[in-house]
Amino acid sequence: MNIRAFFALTLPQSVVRWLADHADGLCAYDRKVEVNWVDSEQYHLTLCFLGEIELPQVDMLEQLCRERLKEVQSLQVHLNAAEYYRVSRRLALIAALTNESDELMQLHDTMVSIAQDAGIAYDERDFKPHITLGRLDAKNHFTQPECWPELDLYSLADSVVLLQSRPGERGSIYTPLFEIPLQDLA
Ligand code: 2AM
Repeated sequence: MNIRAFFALTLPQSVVRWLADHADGLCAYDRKVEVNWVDSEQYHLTLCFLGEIELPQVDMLEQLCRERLKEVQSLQVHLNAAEYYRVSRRLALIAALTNESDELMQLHDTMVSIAQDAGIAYDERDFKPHITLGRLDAKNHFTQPECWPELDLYSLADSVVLLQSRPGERGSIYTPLFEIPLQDLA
């Protein structure tokens, strides 16, 4: 059985509420109703997308994560903008963005090396950390405002999760397969 999975940071409920409220405000720019807004319960920051993996690889990933993340500290993620972000020729997002801090980029690299050591062929693209608030076709009529509403939010990332992605009636549904806590911030 194959499982579509990815490593992610989940967000504290307080941050989810702020982001959901911010996304509500951004709906006003979606004049042609082209954006598929993500259900706030599904908000996350993808660290490393694995694609289809097999069940035994989940156990291997968990073991590797427990070893390699033992010394890794929790981190603060500064969400400093929510804007239009064109991901590819086909897909665009409305996403909360964060600066690429050394800690976050190192955690991304660690998750990529764990995936590779579990025998997963990781397709490295540019990693631009973000939280997807909505998705739309890259060919759209979305008119970006001259100035996006400000966002200035800190989110504690104190665990890494492996999420399974399954299609749901209103977009994908993400279910945790395992969660590894990070060390408390000193
Ligand atoms: P996102 O992080 O921009 O929202 C599950 O599909 C999650 O992995 C989504 O959050 C998705 O986008 C992210 N992701 C990253 N690379 C992907 C890829 N090649 N295919 C599908 N999803 C990908």
